Amino acid sequence: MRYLITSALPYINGIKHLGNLVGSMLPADVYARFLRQEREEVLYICATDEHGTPAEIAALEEGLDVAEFCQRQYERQADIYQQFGLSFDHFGRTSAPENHELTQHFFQQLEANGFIQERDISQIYSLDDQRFLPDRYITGTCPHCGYEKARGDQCENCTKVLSPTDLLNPRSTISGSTNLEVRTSKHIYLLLDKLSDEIRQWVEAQTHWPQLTQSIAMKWLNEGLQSRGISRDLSWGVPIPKEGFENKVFYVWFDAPIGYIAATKAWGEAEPGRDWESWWKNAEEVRYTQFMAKDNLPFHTIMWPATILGSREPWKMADYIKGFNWLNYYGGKFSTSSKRGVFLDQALDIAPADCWRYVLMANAPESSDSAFTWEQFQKPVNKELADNLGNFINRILKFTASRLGNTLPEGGTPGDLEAELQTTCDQLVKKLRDHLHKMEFRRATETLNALWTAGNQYIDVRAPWALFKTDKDEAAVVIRTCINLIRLYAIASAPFIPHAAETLYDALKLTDEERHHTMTEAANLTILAAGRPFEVPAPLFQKLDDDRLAELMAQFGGE
Ligand code: B3M
Ligand code: ZN
Repeated sequence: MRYLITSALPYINGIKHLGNLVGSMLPADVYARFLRQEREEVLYICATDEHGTPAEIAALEEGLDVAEFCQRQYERQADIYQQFGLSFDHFGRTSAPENHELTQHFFQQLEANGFIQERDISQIYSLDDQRFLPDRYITGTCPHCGYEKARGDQCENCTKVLSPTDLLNPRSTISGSTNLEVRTSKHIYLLLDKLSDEIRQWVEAQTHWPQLTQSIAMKWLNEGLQSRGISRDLSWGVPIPKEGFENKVFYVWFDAPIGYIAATKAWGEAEPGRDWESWWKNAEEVRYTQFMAKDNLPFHTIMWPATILGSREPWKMADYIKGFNWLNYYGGKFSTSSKRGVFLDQALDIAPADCWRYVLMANAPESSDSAFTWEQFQKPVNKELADNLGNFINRILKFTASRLGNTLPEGGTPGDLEAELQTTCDQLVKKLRDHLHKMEFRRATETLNALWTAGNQYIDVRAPWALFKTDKDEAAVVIRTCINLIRLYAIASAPFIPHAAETLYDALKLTDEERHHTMTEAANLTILAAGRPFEVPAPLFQKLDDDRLAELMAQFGGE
């Protein structure tokens, strides 16, 4: 079995916030790191999702050509993800030539197989902007409630679904111009209705999917699938290879999922000997897992499968789709447009990536929405990372270095308490692996924290500082056991807090082989024997005090 992992492709129009990270890239990364550690063959692919009107508008606002804008944003995002330790095997772009080519290929397959139809539709054209306006780029007064800033697709005030021609006093959202007219133009439609039975069959066969994923897919299917327009009057995007469509491109959601395959192809082309197709074509021995927030589920359970099924080619479809609920910011939504919440560049100025990784996974919105609050950030950082893990490591290594020097001490043999601790560790490691295999991230972090607690309980009982004065051999056993525990902690924590893990590998001077132990192998608390050297690392985690917390709440708003 080989593991293909993708996380929803972050949209290009700006730095993402914590809510984006927790529901897609971060859990995918924890899972990928865990499986690699288990010596599985893993390919973790992601990319920026670059097409569509929001990218064009954002570029316009910055006075940049859209290609240039995307290039810059791609580099900013890639840099931030690297700082967060996201271990993509490839981080591509949907604007890459591979995606253009594959998107056009899928379209041609769908057309040849009778799943594409051409239709004339009426659309609003803005004479001053010299472009057709997508629904959400028309603003006007809601005919139902009188709200003056209703969008062409929906009134935010009364939530009624609208079409642009319903609006009173319609104007262009881009320029404010009211110089609009209705024009007819040709568009292409994907006949989802014709594929409905096949999609249903596939969805119904996925009995092991999480409840959230399954229920969203079934809701769409039961409402009945409508054919869907997949062309847009834009210039930025994948051109439509069809006569009469020279000035149009594909709808962003048509080409974005194809980006998973295209980014894999780009990965394959980057170095000789990489067989990208073997991950996607006739890939029965590949287990493919997708990670995403719940708003992306309809596209991944219905639209994207429709594209694949309609192609009549043997492309890999998802084996498992891990969907996440919302992470809210103090009960409300994180919002990119209203700059509400914490964005990833700001987050890295506040605390190291590992703190965020741990706290976010501990609060992952798995079974329901969850809320981010500064108090909920402070507590696990201080209590779990700084105290339970960091303090244990620091106390043991500092004490040993100052009393006995920088090597593991000689003497004594492990007794009943060590045997008991060994059993506890074996059980917790088994549980942790189990949760990670099942992608239960909250439970996995709880278990990891329990593993750290086990060490603290052990030294509470064994009190090596006192023992050192009365029985040097016994103290040596405890210290050796604890330093082995630290080694286990480093390896068991590595999928969550990879930077801290590396620091510990170095401090304990682990061999290359020891660094690549699985958690199960690492659980053996006698691997590091007497005489092994170590160094005392700087404290791994800083606490956040209440003053700092108050500052953060004032800066970001906490109501
Ligand atoms: N870009 C996520 C979003 O912007 C979207 C995911 C695409 S996955 C193929 O909501
Ligand atoms: Zn309204």
